[in-house]
Amino acid sequence: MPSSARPGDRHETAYDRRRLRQWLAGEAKADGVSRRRLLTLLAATATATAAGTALTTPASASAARTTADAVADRPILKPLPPEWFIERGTNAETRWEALRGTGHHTPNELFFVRNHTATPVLDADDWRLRLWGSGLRGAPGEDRPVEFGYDDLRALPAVTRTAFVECAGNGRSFYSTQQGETVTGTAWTLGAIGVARWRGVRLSDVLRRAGLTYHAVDVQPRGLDAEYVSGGESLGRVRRPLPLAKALDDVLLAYEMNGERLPHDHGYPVRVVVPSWVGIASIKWVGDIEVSAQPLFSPWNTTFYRLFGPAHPEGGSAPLSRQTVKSAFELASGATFAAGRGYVLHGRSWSGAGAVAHVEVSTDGGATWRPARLHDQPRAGTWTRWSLDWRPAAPGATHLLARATDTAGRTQPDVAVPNTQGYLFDAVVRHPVSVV
Ligand SMILES: Nc1nc2c(c(=O)[nH]1)N[C@H]1C(S)=C(S)[C@@H](COP(=O)(O)O)O[C@H]1N2
Ligand SMILES: [Mo]
Repeated sequence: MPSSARPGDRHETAYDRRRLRQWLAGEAKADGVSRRRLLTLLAATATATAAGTALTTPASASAARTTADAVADRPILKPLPPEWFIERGTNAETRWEALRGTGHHTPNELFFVRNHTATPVLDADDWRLRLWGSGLRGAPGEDRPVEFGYDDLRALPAVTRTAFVECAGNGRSFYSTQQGETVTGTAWTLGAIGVARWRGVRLSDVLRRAGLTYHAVDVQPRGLDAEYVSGGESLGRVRRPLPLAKALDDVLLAYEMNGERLPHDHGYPVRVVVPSWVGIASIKWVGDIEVSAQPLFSPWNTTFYRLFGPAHPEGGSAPLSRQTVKSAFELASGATFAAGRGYVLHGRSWSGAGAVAHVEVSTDGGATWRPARLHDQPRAGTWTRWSLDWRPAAPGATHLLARATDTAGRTQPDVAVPNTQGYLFDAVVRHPVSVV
């Protein structure tokens, strides 16, 4: 089944098509996105409802390389001990075996980091959040925004919420290693996810105080980190529009992570947290938010974070929003077990479309499956921990598999529908182990 048929996608595709037509009519803003890129997306929407299996490779595949051209000396500030992290350029992936014995929330020191450039060290005292744009009362320009200081935000009603932040490319490397596909981007295994207890203010409270009008349709937070250079061209500072409906629903401007001040690497002094959505929506080091009466486009909802490839509408899918369903074992790849001994296997499953309904585990490479015991009350927006007893019988190499089903009815498939940038991997991962 092509991903373009996932529940909810038809609505997103129609929404996207309407907005792209608005751009054509001069009713949308697309700073930093070429006219050619938007025309390609627009052409695609004409065929989006047809078969959706064009055999051409979009020109975007080569333009979509995510290598940062400008890499700082030290892109991440916190220590990255090799027993906790796999360093990947400006990014650091959490090792799943390091989560064994930690609680429901990922400790801040263990939380993965995804930086387009490098962590900036900002000072809360001179930090300001600037809101501006045609969707606010009086349509304040970027030069005379509505401002909030750090203390202003801390004086607003605080809310606390547990939510995962998961990169859209989490699991990307399995498109290559399990499915033989060629994809671009950081070769994450399954450790580009973390769950934290975020404390901050509701974005909706700040928008209302800033003078939100009924004309607003899009909200675009932008980071204070350096401009992102890709293929020799600056795409500007990291920014991505959020539809107003999501912005008013459950989005936070967070200043605390697991009861501590937000760490520099995770967005100090304030970051956006967009529950259940792809990680790129959760802008770190937020400095300004454009509130627009017109649809907004940036490279991060056009060139990046759409699905391109033969299984998708020619020219790309609608922008990515919710994460997929996945499972992982709290175990190193290639872990060793003694035949005849009793073990308890531990892992976690999660979904962006709802809570986890059940998890099945196979210890014989997928031949037979047993239900896992769940250790958390399953909830949307976070993972559910689980375990299974295992007494390996005979020595040899085998694979452990975990397969989750969420409350929206999605079950992890055997094969994920590929896309050129390797987003939204959702297939069951074959975890190699050896029994000795
Ligand atoms: N300003 C800014 N925000 C950002 C990014 C970035 O590079 N700059 N990376 C995004 C991506 S792609 C992801 S997956 C998450 C990662 O959040 P973390 O580093 O706190 O784990 O932050 C998002 N927010
Ligand atoms: Mo990401």
